[in-house]
Amino acid sequence: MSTLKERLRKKIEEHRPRIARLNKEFSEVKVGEVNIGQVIGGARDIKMLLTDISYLDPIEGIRFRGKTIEETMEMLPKPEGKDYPYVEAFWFFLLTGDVPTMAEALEVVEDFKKRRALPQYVIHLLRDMPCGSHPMAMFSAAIVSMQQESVFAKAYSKGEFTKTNSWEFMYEDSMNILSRIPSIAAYIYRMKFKSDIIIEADPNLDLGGNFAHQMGLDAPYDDVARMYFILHSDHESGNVSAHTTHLVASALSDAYYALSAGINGLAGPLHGLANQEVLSWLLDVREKLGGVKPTEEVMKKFVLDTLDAGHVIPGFGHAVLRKTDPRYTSQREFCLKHLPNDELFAYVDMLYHVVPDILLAKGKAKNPWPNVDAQSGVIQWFYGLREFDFYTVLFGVGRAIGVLANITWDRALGYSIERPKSVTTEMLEEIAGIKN
Ligand code: HAX
Repeated sequence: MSTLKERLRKKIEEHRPRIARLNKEFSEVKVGEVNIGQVIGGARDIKMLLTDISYLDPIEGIRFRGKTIEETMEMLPKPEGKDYPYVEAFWFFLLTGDVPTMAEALEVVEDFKKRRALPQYVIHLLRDMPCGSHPMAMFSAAIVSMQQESVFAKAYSKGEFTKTNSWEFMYEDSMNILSRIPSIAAYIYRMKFKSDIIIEADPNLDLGGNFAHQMGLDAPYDDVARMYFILHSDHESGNVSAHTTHLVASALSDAYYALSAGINGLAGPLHGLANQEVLSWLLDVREKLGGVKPTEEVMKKFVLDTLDAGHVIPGFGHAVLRKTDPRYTSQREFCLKHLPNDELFAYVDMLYHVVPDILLAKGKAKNPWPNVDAQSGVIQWFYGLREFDFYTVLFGVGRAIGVLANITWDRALGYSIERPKSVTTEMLEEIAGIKN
């Protein structure tokens, strides 16, 4: 058994009694209250999900296993001469909470390589999809097409499945999926946008390095990929993609069904598609300006026109965060180091100075500050990935790391099928004391 799986088993066995005790002795203790605004308003802030993989503080932002983004990037093993950690090391860390040694990280790198080859039927499926298919629809379809390989589903149907061992099957499916999806994403990209010239995987490369290679993008894109996938991996459990994946898996659907569903949620413009929308909005501004550098006054007018037309400003606002997203800050630091004079980065920088005041003055958005999506497309654009229809797929590869770690732990701790209760409008009116 691999070091990762063995370590995970140990962590799971240590953790189980904590959940069992809470559930047995304290299940009646109240966690919070729910008001009518929350019932109507997307269950905002209701504390009803449980995860130890990451926690999102409204002011501080995300912590992975208790560590800030900066600490995470700093402490994990990196390929020689690179600035960002192995994605495989991050996967080890998310699953176990332990920082792997270089040898442990490399063991996961080798394990992923062995599982990486794409089945021919996935390629056939992608090639048979209508040429107008969005890359996210292709990505989701490719993931669910592999369901017939699910170790979890097979174990369930053969009766080998117990509450105690079910995490092992989820883990195997998650390893298989994670090792393959970067190649699936690259295949979609090359087929759709690069004259169908496909680049084979390089068996000498780690996940980030091989992704850059199969995309046909030179260094430092390998490091961009590592940074991007890690930053986009997890944002606790309430966001649409994470919650959907967890919800579907709670019915004991396997990881292929669950992740594909989560990816479909990520495809929405209020969630992952915002990074594509930011780029498209910026390019529109650039075109309208005809190459003239905008002043803050000009940029303000574009922002106000967008709001007056009834649209949101993509890349700003957040359901939980109440300050600038540290994932934005991390990417901004990358831009300041690697592309300080880039034209689009200058636009993003100007937006940072212009948008929050406007959103505050409008008085609607609870958080006027930029989120992860405001900055990410600019980096991709700079390194030559200019087909922004593809950006959400990149987000999907990253997000898979977090949600697959979560559903592996869901099974380890035996979390129940999710089933919140609904009410009718009449019931809410009664609770509110309204008479019709
Ligand atoms: N531009 C204009 N209006 C905005 C806004 C923005 N960027 N952010 C919020 N608002 C508006 C909302 O549309 C809402 O208006 P209505 O009352 O008329 O419906 C009001 O302000 C209150 O919204 P909120 O409570 O502050 O925000 P929500 O929790 O409802 O929504 C969103 C959070 C991220 C969806 C929202 O801020 C938004 O639409 N932002 C732009 C899209 C975006 O960047 N999405 C990516 C978010 C990060 C992410 O999940 N990435 O995957």
